[in-house]
Amino acid sequence: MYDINLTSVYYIYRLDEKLMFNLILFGPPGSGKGTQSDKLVEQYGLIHLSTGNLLREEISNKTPLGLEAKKFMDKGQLVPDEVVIGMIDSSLEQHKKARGFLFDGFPRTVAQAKALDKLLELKKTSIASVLALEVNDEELIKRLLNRGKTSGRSDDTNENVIRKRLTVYNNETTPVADHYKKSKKFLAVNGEGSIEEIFSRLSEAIDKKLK
Ligand code: B4P
Repeated sequence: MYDINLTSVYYIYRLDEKLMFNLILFGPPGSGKGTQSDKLVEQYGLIHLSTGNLLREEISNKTPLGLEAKKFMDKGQLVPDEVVIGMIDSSLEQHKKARGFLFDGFPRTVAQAKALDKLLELKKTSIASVLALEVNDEELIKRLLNRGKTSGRSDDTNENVIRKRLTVYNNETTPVADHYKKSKKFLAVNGEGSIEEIFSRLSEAIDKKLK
């Protein structure tokens, strides 16, 4: 219960000082965004907003939004921008007192990135840093097929759907990187190696930004 390390305490203090720290974890499907987000939110006390998780929750609750989203996700396509932006807007409203957000899997299109800029501007804040996990395609496919064996996720079991997701990423999501490169907020991080190695690369980049 009291097992919190001093580094975390120090940075949580720093986050309070700076009022808000918003981070985007960027990268292709299977690059480890979800895996690393779980560790980062614990370390830095941020609110984790994963559009993938929010959509899967809607699917498992069989809401109209979930049923609509499933049609796109099962084919490896992106869910329409207005649906995802609406979800993020209401999640931001639910966490008005957050010291910062970690966006995982969002934004995935330039339209989503521009909408996020506007939403954060209304809250008098902005994105501090975009950390992009880089992993080669064959490793991504291997990881996702492996996860598909146990996750029950229909988008992870079929290699054609996985390849479609990678194509969609290359065509629709990589331009998002240019959006953030313009404002010098973008940093590529090697996403290959052990989960702990990658976590320490990401933490090092965040700590530098917080100093
Ligand atoms: P997401 O839920 O965002 O998931 P992801 O991109 O598939 O995976 P992630 O990168 O988080 O990988 P993970 O850590 O889990 O998207 C799913 C779908 O939702 C999209 O295709 C799209 O249809 C829809 N969607 C989501 N957001 C959207 C948006 N903004 N707009 C439109 N549509 C949207 O890691 C994967 C696997 O690798 C795991 O099994 C993990 O254990 C393993 N792994 C992680 N790190 C590893 C390491 N270092 N070494 C070995 N294995 C590792």
